[in-house]
Amino acid sequence: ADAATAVKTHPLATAPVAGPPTSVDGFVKEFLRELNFGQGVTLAQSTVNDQYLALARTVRHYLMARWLETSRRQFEQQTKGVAYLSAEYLLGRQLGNALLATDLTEVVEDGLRSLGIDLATLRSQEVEPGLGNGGLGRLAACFIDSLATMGVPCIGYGIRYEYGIFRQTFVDDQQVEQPDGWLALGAPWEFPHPEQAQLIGFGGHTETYDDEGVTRTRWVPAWDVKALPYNYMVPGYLNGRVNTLRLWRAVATDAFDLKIFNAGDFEEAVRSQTFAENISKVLYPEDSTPQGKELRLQQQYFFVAASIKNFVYDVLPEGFDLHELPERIIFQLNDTHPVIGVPELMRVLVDEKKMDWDEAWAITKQCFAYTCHTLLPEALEVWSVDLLGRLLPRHLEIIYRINDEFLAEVREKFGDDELRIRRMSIIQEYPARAVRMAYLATVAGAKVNGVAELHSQLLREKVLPDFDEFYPGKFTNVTNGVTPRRFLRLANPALSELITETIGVGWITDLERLRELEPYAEDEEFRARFAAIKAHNKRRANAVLLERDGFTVPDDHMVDVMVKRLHEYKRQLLKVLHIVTLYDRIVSGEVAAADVTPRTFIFGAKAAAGYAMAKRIIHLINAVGSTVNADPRVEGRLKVLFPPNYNVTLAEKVIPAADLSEQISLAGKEASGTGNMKFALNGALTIGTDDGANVEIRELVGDENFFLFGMSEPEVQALQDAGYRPSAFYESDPTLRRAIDLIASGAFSGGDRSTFEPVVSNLLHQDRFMVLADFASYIAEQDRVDVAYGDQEQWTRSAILNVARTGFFSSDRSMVDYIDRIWHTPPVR
Ligand code: GLS
Repeated sequence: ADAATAVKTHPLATAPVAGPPTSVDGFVKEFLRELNFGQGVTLAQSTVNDQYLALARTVRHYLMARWLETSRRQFEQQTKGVAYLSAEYLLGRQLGNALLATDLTEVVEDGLRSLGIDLATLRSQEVEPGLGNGGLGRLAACFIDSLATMGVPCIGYGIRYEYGIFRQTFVDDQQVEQPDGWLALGAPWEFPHPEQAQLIGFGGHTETYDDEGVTRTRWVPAWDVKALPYNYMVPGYLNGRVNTLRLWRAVATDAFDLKIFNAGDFEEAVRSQTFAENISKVLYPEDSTPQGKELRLQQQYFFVAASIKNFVYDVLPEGFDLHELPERIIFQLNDTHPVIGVPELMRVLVDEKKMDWDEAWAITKQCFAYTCHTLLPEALEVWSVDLLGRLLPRHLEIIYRINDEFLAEVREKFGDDELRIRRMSIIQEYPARAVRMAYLATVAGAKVNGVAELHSQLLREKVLPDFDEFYPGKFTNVTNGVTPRRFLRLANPALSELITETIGVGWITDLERLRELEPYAEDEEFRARFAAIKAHNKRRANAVLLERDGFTVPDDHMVDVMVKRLHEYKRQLLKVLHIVTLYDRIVSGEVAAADVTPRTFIFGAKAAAGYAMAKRIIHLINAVGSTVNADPRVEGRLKVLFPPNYNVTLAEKVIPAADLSEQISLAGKEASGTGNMKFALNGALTIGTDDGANVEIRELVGDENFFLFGMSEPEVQALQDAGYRPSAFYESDPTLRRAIDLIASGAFSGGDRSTFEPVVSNLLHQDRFMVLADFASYIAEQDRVDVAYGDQEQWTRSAILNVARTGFFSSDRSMVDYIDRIWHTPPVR
């Protein structure tokens, strides 16, 4: 203890940490030191990977002083902050963002060049951490970027999956999944702290005991694992702030191992280790559709329990009065995945901190807020009481008590309305007893928010109407956003430069300032430069796709892009039917090839490994692509590209190259979408339904700069209620019939009619997402797109207005809304 005090009070103990000098010379010295002493190689011996790792560590050194200073100040000030709990963070590559945040890009470029090294080569060496599935995980990454840039105290908590989202390849046009070993070549951005490991229990039983006259409960877990934290820097943009993302890795406890090992069973000891480490082994590749697997619940409890423990026991200062917890922290629940944190905090307060139940509940209710990210009923997580009771017996008891007290309140307000009680119970009885995690989150959360205006409205009216009635004012909306640093400044340097030259640099942290670009839509010279940048971005995407997949994007084609997870509700099939229709028009001679607007369709989409229909749709897209691309009759007119393994890195190249953004989900199904925002911000025009954030995009950019088609949500509902018969559309629309018949005929499967039979018969007899009902409207609108594209001046005008009017979709604005409506952390602006 004396030695520890001596260290802490040493004159150098709090001396400011100095990074290397911000000069080309200073950088080169530090970089070489890292090569020599970090990697253990000379410059002459070094591989590209050595150079990349040394560079990443060198850049870290520039961020270190800010990081240490940020945490020191945060500890000193103890102001209210955000703990963002998310099972997914889809971060994308780190190097470019770190260079941007420190304004080091030029120094590094020059320094490396003086050594004969090309920065771009080192950038492409980085393997992105794909610790998320899609929009939900990418949103978390945008949010922590914005909070750091706005100077809001935030810790992101999550899981350090050893394998992220699978690497997708195509074999015979079909998806094959490969493990994503993103850590294999080194992980230069993380800081492991094994000494701060937490023990996380599972299973076992509960028992009561007498604690000086008070009967208390304790949980006696049957087994436990260690949670090891890995810290990542989250740098703010040029503001000297670096927040922390803390991801947990599961390892076996020594005791757990040793007992079995001592008993002489080495194999069993290894097995138990494997068992423990499985918890953070791999990301579940399901997006919007939970699988209800035990390992998944283990993952959820594992990271949430470790995070709450870390916050309560390590982050808070000694002697902190837990009654003041709501003034110090808000745990934001990113979907239902972390909701088990609610009974966990109750367990910590009541069982460990010996707080009175009512007091603990009053605190807990103020410390959580819940964001819902879906409208699909099957996507709302439910855990069987069996499984939950076996894995977390104490938590199940706590959930039961929360539910009892909640239902008593419901009775008090609405009387013994048994139907209502059954509808609102956190415990569902049929088809099996299970805990409805969204209900638990709604009961416990201080606020519940949807992620776009329409979504929040439908959430209140359709998904949780009883709760909206019971809790007036609890529901709110925060429309999603995307970080302008990564998705405009980094992804589109040419456009960024033009914007900065025109209106100054302020837009990077105040995206509404893009409005100042509006008058330039009428400026012919500006339009020419804007169009030249789009052409440049197409050539850039072409170069990437050529190297990556051997694809070429013809210079003179409209680039029409649909990139997102493969899901029936997103309706990639509608896009396929459009392509087949255009193809059929040409090959049947109905339209001369020369009269068709040349288009290159780019798809990007991963299907969950167990989602058979989604995989068949991927097969169909590839099959249509193979046929179309090989047919001389449509050469130079239609081209279909489906680069495998769409990820953040590819998004950064493809989105800025797009002319047309496909946002064509069935109205009422896409909670928000965030790709839609990225495209508009980069000057693509949207063809879309009135769904999710499309509604707000259209309102902002104006009807004349947006291609709207399809049924509205109330129309969808009405058709549903009237009894939807997809075959009626097939029978009455000859264009549709020809497209479907062509697929059914085997035209895209070497004459084999069986290959796509399941897709065709699903469309004709079920078509849950009403592809056929929206087909005619979609084709008509696509024909208008062709006409509009024919007037390039007008198209560019619209594209500029899309950029100028979508500043609202900055995740910085989302954060302001969270702060105002939900978190009530100190103001930052
Ligand atoms: C999602 C929704 O499907 C998207 O519409 C939404 O933009 C995103 C972020 O809010 O969340 N929900 C989900 O489970 N995966 C998503 O991408």
